[in-house]
Amino acid sequence: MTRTRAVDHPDGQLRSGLTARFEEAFGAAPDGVWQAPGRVNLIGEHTDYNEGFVLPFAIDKTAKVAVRLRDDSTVRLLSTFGDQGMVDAELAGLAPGSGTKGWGKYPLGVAWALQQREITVPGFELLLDSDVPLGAGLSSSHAIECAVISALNELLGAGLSAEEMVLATQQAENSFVGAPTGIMDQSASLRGSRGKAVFLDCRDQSVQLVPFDAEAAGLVLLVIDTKVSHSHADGGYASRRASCELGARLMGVPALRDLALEQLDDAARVLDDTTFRRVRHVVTENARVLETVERLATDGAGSIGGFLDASHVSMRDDFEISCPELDLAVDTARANGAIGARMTGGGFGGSAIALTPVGLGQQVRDAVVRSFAEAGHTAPDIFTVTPAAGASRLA
Ligand code: GAF
Repeated sequence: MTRTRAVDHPDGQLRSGLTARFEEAFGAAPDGVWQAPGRVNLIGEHTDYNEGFVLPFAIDKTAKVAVRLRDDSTVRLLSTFGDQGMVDAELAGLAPGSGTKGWGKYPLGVAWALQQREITVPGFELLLDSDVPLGAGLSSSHAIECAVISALNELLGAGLSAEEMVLATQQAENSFVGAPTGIMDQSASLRGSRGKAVFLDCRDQSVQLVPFDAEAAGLVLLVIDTKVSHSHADGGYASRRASCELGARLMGVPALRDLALEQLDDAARVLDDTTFRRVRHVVTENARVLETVERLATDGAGSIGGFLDASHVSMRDDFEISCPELDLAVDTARANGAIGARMTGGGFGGSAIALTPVGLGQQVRDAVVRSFAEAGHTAPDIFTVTPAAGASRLA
């Protein structure tokens, strides 16, 4: 069997490994290998589908796909997890609700979304490898979709811009996968940059890359994966989105982005209590994102802890998307020296982030692990993240 040469790159081992495994599985070398990262969101939760502001960044955990185009219309998908064997599908049969199970729905959803754009997609073979933890609120599914669309966009010469790829993957996720998510995760994955957070205006997709240097402030950003798995295709995410749309309609604005903090008193009079609290979360969260961006620029990462804390309280009490494990992670991190902490991502499980003085990192980790054991929760996984590069071709 022909093995590809090892590549002189930190990822070289994996790249040659993925290429070799592709050849073993499909009998020929791939046309290329692409990667796309997961993300954490510093702040700005459930604001994206309200046309508001978010501040996520790409992390150095990535989905990698080796891809080769075929000259027929069959798609063959395999992962290094080996959890579901080879998935075979016919492009002509792709349709929302066609019932693809497991991770295969993400590449197939992307192929379907490209077809919706009148892009002719031939069959292809794909091998996936990923170290983005699944269901941890770090956007493992979007990482796969972004790696796949980067590969197909290039191999097909489709010429989609990053903004168009964001919308195509959103359509894949919303219509094909059935999760009514916004555009934050794909934007971080496709448009992320080393050392920078992605300040995204979700109304017009404009991006400002904002330096985020925790180390310069003597800090680390810890991710605490609670191991409580979640899915945005479950009802909780959709019901929050519906409440926001109802709130906007009843307040007579196109989207909650258009509601100012000063209008919250009016909203309290017009809306039922639950809808009001959902609306208050979004309106105050948008303001927190803007303030965070400002403070990062003027005073650095050490100045944003209070916004992270306030964001968590708002998600816990107003938006009601936290869970006991996330609250415990946040409270324990704060009690042990983190200067700010919040759940990150869609909620109902997944991960929290804790901005922590370097010297207290171990203390926070130990305390969180201990508190989880005492509460009888599954042991969390805790690691640090820094802003990493967005999607790219590796080979
Ligand atoms: C998930 C979604 F995919 C995003 O679009 C966003 O709504 C997020 O939850 C909540 O901020 O990650």
